[in-house]
Amino acid sequence: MRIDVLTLFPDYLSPLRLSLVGRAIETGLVELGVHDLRTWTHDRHRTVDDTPYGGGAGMVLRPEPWGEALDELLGPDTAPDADGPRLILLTPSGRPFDQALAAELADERRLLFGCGRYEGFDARIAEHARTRVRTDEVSVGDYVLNGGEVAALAVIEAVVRLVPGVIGNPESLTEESHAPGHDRLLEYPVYTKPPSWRGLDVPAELFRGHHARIAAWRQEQARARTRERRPDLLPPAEQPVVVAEAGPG
Ligand code: 6GU
Repeated sequence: MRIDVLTLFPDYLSPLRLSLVGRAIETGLVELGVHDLRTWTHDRHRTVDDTPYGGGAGMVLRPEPWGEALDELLGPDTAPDADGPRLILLTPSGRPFDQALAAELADERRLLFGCGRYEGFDARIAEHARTRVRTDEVSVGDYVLNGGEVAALAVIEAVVRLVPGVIGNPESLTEESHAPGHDRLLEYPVYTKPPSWRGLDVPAELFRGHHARIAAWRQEQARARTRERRPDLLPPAEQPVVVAEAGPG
């Protein structure tokens, strides 16, 4: 898989050279290119942003450097194509990133990531990109980051660990929270040695070596956790009943 990242802060992406993703790069399973968007500016100040038309706070990323950067990274005459590259623009107004999208992206041969900063991308950047490459605007959650770089790190790590050969034991991929076919439950609590620590004991169910009983205990723990922390993940029939909230006044 080939991954390119367009950013105003290339150093922000250096953690990708570490750990599991770093090893995938060293062994050649993944090829990574990180590019400074200012490479594609032409003025003395290497300007990438400007004030928003219509007024309002903050600055907006101008389209020209993005257009030129994509022209160069994609090459001429590209069209959105099922086996061509895929562009992910990271923005808090994007669609939510999840494990299903991670799995989809792990199947691609080439990914490009565009990291936003300031108030956002000029809307024509995505509009034009869509004429040349499959394009998604993606967010990593309902909170605000200073830019898309940390979001790109999260997305790339979630994707690369699904690329065949990156994780030694692929079984560890299937048991975890949010894994497909996992009934969308959070992962059950896990324990290791020592059996008793600071007055806290490992649950007795886990010592009896009775596989079916351990599986049933874990399933119930996963359900209880999900009910408490992420009731939105439960099947509709198990959703807690919401009592209508009092309106204003
Ligand atoms: Cl992708 N970018 C920024 N700036 N903030 C975010 C985000 C992305 N996803 C959640 N918050």
